[in-house]
Amino acid sequence: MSTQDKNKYVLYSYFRSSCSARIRIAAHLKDIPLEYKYVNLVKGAQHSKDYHGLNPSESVPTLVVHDAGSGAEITRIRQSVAILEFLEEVEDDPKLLPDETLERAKVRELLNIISCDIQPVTNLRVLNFIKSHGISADEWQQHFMRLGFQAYEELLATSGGKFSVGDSVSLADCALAPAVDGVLRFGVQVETEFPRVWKIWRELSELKAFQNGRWDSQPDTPEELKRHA
Ligand SMILES: N[C@@H](CCC(=O)N[C@@H](CS)C(=O)NCC(=O)O)C(=O)O
Repeated sequence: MSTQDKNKYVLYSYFRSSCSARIRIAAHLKDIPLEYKYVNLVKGAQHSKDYHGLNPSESVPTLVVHDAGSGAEITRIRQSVAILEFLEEVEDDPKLLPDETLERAKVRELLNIISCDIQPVTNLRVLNFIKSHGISADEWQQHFMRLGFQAYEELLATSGGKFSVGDSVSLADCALAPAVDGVLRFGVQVETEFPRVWKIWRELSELKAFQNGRWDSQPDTPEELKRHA
């Protein structure tokens, strides 16, 4: 049963955050209304005392769930994959995890390549740290992103269809699209290096929910970076 109507959701997000984009996209796909609060990662707002109180990991996204009637806070969820799975349980239309167990494992396998193998080693705090040790952040990003995307590309040979797993959009796609946006920014030639990923990303880019969740169309996207349709 959908509990969506009883809850009100506040998402702490940053326009460039790929982890936040996963949630924005899934919520758009499911028509779950989110109220947004913005955390400017580049200005270090994630390290403020107030935000630390909300999310001790000092990262976005954070989803705060309120009772829609009383407004009372019910819970906070501070990890993007936990939020994705929560939203999936709250609203299963459309399903972003397939019914079939083996298919679900494939979605989670791909989702984990992005969320466990690529994103953590290319996160802002990691880049700041390696830069302070004289290592090129661009080279680092490209290296680790390529490793992850190579694996994703190879797995697509068996799982892929129109989207990452077959022909239905899944949680893997919600994580893939923002990750591709990120790797393109760092100069990786996705079209030639990872053609299966590229094809899927192109399909996803046509979907309204992916356009609405993308980094370049958020209220906190700086005006000069905004996509003007
Ligand atoms: N495992 C966490 C990672 C969250 C995370 O690292 N978010 C990034 C943005 S995509 C962040 O807030 N970085 C801030 C920093 O590194 O200081 C999740 O999936 O939610």
